[in-house]
Amino acid sequence: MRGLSSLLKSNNIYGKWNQLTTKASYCTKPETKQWPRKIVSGIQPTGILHIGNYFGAVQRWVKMQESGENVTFFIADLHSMTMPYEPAKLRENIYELIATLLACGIDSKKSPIFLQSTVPQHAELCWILSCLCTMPRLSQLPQFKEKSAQVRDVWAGLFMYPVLQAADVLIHKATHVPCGEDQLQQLQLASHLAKLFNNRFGETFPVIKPIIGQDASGRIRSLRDPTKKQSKSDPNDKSRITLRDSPDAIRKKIKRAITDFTSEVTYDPTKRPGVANLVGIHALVKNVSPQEICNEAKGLDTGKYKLVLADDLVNLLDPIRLKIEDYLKNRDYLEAVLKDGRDVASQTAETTLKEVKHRVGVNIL
Ligand code: AQP
Repeated sequence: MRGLSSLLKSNNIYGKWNQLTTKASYCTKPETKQWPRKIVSGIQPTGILHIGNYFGAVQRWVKMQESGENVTFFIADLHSMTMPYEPAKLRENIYELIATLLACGIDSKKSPIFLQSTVPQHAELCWILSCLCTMPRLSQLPQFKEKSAQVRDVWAGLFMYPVLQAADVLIHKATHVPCGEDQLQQLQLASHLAKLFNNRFGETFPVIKPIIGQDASGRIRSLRDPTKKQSKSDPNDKSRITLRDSPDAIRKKIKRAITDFTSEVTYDPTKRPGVANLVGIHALVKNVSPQEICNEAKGLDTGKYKLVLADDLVNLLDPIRLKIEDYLKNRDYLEAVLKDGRDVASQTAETTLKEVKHRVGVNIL
């Protein structure tokens, strides 16, 4: 596995990250404590996962787990309430998500996995952190701007979402958070709040660092509009390949993916974003570079190339789909996994919350 610094360099993420962190330069006190490396990450039960979530998050989580990292994962159900939703559907989504994570290779014995709402310390820390965070800072975040533009009534929860995200990782004293490029600014807020808290109340939290994929996994694009990322909540189902799509559905969606009028298969994300997206996905499926994919595709036009990509995607995804179906038949088991995860996560969270309450001056009993 390549080191964090080379991952960041290879994506020019250092530039972006430095640019972001210098904006928070009024909290300049350096970190003094050496924190043990701990990875925490979550995912929302807003619908069946797509290959963006898979390559950008879950597959990388499994690799971290398998390389012996200290990892904790959670299902961010409180976050999924920040946009309009149906309670019965949310409940189903939670079962589907835990089944999907297990089917993808998350092993609850190695990596605790829990449901965010079952560890109420997340929400409590969110409140404390919200008393350190200004409204202008939250209103600048791009995810808030994008999502608030989609609804008529903007709930306060949507506004507070990034503070809860900060609490999610800080309550477990995470040092590193794997994420896609879309999450970088939210994560920068978490680091900013950790620094502010440490400066004001004494060193309590590690200053979190992002782990971004070194390849195309950081931003898998929509098959219908390659300027946008694939998203669970995109109303157009044809924009994404989900982990429960049948082989037939995968073939149809890839066949209809937007490309351009050049028939050759090349990798040029700027000039040919649609084709580059397909080549990038294919490189992730086969674990090779995009250039190797282009070399193998020599002589094929994009139409024929799509058939090859679709076959390879089906080979990767179909076993996962079948495992999801199996896990979904055993809901007691899925609940037991989440209860075990809750028991582990609650202990760490309660220890942190006690320390935080002591530092901020509210634990007199
Ligand atoms: N298109 C993507 N490419 C790469 N990574 C992606 N992620 C999401 N979309 C892509 C990564 O998946 C993880 C979980 O995300 P989430 O479910 O918590 O929220 P999200 O980023 O908002 O994901 P979606 O699919 O777009 O969901 P909705 O539509 O509900 O908002 C994160 O690590 C994210 O970077």
